[in-house]
Amino acid sequence: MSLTPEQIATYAADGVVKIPGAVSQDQLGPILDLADQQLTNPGPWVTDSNPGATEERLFTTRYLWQDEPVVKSFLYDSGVAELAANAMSSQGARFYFDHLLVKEPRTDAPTPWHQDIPYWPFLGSQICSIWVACTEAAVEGSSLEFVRGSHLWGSYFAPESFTGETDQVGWTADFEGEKCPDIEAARDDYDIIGFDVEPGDALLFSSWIVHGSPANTSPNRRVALSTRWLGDDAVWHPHPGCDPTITDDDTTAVAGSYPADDARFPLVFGASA
Ligand SMILES: O=C(O)CCC(=O)C(=O)O
Repeated sequence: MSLTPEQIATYAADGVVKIPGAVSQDQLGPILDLADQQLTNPGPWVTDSNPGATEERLFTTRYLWQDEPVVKSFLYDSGVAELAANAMSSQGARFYFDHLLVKEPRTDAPTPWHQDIPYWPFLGSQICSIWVACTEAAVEGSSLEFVRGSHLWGSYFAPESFTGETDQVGWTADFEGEKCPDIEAARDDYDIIGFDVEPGDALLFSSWIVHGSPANTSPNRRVALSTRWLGDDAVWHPHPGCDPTITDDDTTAVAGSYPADDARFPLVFGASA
């Protein structure tokens, strides 16, 4: 599947584009099974607001692809890498990390408004995520919302913990910088777009766009798999306060240079920059 010129133009202007039916249904079942497994037996990079609960629980687990064949085959077989390269107008798409996000029914916690890029040890305009809905979700059921065009603001807002914890010293707490404005308190001041999604729909968005998701007021579990992609102009940029999943010690990538580390950041689609 390739993007249409209209979809590529929407991504460039808005910072986000919805791709209905991007992923085939037969790839979603194994991801939902994986979510079940992770909820009871999570991998090492987990955020869990309410362990063991079946409601009122925001759970995320990431960087599973090296150990979980389901995630690895999703990366290589679902076609998402090509969609990422298309959207970013990049000749290649290198994989950064996978992020499985579960919001159990009646979870009050929103995903706070944020940009992704300050959390990550990269810089570049060609860096994006593809958030694939594995369950249906309306915005009231915690699908994503975006501040349209905010990827072009030139902002780099301080990352904050999704669960509101302040103990993530060495990660979000060490970052010094401007806080993301309180979008929620002044929604009318911003051009906010939200997307209702069916299983298999994808939201493809720039790592620079301000986005979040509201509470899950629905009686249903919301599951999404977000994969993160690096285009031709991405450069390795480790900095205080960013995500510790992959640090300078884990990669051959050199600060300020394209991350041609095939072991950590495999080129899944196209050619290397
Ligand atoms: O699924 C969510 O609630 C948040 C997802 C998100 O922020 C992301 O994929 O970057």
